[in-house]
Amino acid sequence: MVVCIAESINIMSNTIGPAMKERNPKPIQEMAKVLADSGADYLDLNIGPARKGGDELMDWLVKTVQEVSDLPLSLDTTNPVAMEAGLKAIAKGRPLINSVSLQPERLEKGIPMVTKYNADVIGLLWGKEGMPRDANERAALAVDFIFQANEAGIATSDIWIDPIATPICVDINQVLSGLEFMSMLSEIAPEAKSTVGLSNISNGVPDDLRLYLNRTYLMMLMKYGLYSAIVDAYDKELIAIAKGERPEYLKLVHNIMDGNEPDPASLDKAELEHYKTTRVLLGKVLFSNSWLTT
Ligand code: THG
Repeated sequence: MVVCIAESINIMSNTIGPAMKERNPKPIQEMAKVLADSGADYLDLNIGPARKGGDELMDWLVKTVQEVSDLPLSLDTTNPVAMEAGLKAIAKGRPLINSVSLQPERLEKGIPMVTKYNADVIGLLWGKEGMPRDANERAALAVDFIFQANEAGIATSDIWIDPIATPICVDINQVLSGLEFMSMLSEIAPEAKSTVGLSNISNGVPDDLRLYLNRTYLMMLMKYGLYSAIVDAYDKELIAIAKGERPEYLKLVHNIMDGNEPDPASLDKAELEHYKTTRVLLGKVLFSNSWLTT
């Protein structure tokens, strides 16, 4: 079972963005209810950098959502003042701070809030020099983050490490090193939890094709014991996979990852889609938008 953090209450959205700016609760509360009914375990409240008035917005958003939902909240902003305002407004559920990275100013402001508000925290593996280049750099950043958090009194089991997923159409090597790092995490820090923003992988891909990448990528990460994922909770099949309801596809994908390739002629349509998508995400086939049909 993978804990599902619903991504859709997000300032970039065409419906939710304007509702946030106009302080119109209706569309946001409707969405929160649908996401909860879809099987979301957390709601991510993403207001982006929110440089101006972020604190007032996050305060309003938390209260608006908690009027209709009991789900725990993941507060997603790089503005520390908005983060704290949201944490103060949370009336139910243990908060998840999304996120703190190893950039000095994010770390200095973020870590004290984790203990002050008794929160869980997503440790984003973004270092002083930016994006890690490979699995070993991710491992070094994870060790550094956990060490610094532990020093401040945060238990390792309250840390959700995020290796940072990036679009497959930008760089397959980043996808591969993210997966390799996930295979190492249980040895680096067995008590640490993990999370991945699944939809990042399919950013820039036509909408009707994104879900195939997101679903298969989730199954690949589940091989390494992924604890949680930030997901498009409107995709019912993705939620079913996360809840452990597709063991036969999981086995197929994990077999391919272990080098036990099935005969494609023996696969049905859905199996073939997972087969082709696994091979593309493993870098065995060059990615293009026609990967499913060739
Ligand atoms: N790790 C962590 N937090 C994160 C991410 C991560 N927060 C932001 C992001 N990545 C996860 N959230 C989203 C939210 C929306 C989309 C992708 C990731 C998305 N939206 C559609 C689009 O942009 O085309 C549709 C937007 C809409 O609703 O109109 O793809 O990796 N810790």
